[in-house]
Amino acid sequence: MIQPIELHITGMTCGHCQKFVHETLAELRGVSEVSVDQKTGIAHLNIDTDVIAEQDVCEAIHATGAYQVAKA
Ligand SMILES: [Cu+2]
Repeated sequence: MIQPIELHITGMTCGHCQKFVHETLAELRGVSEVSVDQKTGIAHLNIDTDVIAEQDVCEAIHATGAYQVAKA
């Protein structure tokens, strides 16, 4: 099932951060329609829950070492 989710991501300070986070999310299997706004810290994306869980997405963000997901 495709499910839209919203993540609040801390640690993004510039356009490069936004691009990096966007790419990190977009390359995950089961993730689509990624949009990231560095100014608000909010990312919107669709996850295919048959393929990936929201928790996996959060872990991928944490794995960058630079950014954290704050639970909304
Ligand atoms: Cu940056």
